[in-house]
Amino acid sequence: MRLKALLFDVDGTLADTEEAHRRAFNEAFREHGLDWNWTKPQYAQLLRTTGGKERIAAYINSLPLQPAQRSAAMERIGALHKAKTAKYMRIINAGEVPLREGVERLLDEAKAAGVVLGIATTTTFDNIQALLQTTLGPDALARFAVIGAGDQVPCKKPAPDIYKYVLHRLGLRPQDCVAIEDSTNGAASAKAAGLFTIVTPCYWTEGEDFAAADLVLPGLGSDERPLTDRVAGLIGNDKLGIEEIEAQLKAAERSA
Ligand code: XBP
Ligand code: MG
Repeated sequence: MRLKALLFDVDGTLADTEEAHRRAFNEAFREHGLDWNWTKPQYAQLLRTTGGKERIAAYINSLPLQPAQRSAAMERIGALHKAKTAKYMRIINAGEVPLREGVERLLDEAKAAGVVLGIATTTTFDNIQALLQTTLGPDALARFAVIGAGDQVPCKKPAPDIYKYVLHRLGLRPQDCVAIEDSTNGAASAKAAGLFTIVTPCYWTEGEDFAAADLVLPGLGSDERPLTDRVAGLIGNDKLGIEEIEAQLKAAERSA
C-alpha cells in the first residue's frame, strides 16, 4: 500500500461544526455584555480568517473604533474565546452535531487497511476531543496517531505549518499521505505542505474556489447516501474508500 496516512481537517470536514461555533461566539459575546451578533452571511465572510481568536481580532479590526477602544477590545479576546470554547463544547457534548456522512466508515476502513490517521486543524484541542468522544465514543482519540491543533504551530491555515507539524510527528513524507479538507484555506495549507488534497465542501464553503485541490467531491458517500453516478464515475465507486484514495494517489504520481 502506497498510502500511509490520512490526515483530516475537523471543522467542516469531520463534521459541519461552524453553526455551533457561530452560536457559541454569539453567546460568549452576550455573556460578556457585548452587542456583537454575527449573522450567518457575516460569519461566512469571517470564516476566511481561520482560528477563533484570530477571527475575533479580524472582526474588531473591521469595527469603526478609536485606537484606545480597539486595543481595549483586543485585550478581551482571550477571555471571550475561553467562554466561547466552553459554550461550543456544551453544544457538542449534547450530541447536536453528528459526523458527516461516510466519515466513520472511512476511519474504520483506514484502520482495517493499516493506514494511520492524523488530524490537522486550527481549532482548539478540547473541541476536537469533545467532538470525537461524543460521536465515536470514549476511546476515539486513540484512533489518531497525531492530533495537530490550534496554537501548536505559529501560523494557522492557509499556512502549511499544521500539516508539516503532523507529518513531522508521524515521520512520514507528504507524498505518502492524503489530506481531507472542506475549505480553500484548508486546501491551500495541505497543498503547501505537499499533500494530495481531497476537498469535500460543507455548507459554509460550498462555492469557494478549490482549483488548488486534487479532487473535489460533494462528500465521502455511504451506503445510505451513495455518491451520484457522475461523481462516482470520477473515483470508480459510489463511496470514497481506501482503495479509491490509493488509486487517486498513484494516478497523480504517474501524471506528475
Ligand atoms: C476552522 C476554524 C476554526 C473554528 C473555530 O478552520 O477556523 O477556527 O471556526 O475554532 P479549519 P476555535 O477547518 O480550516 O481548521 O475557536 O477553537 O479556534
Ligand atoms: Mg475546515
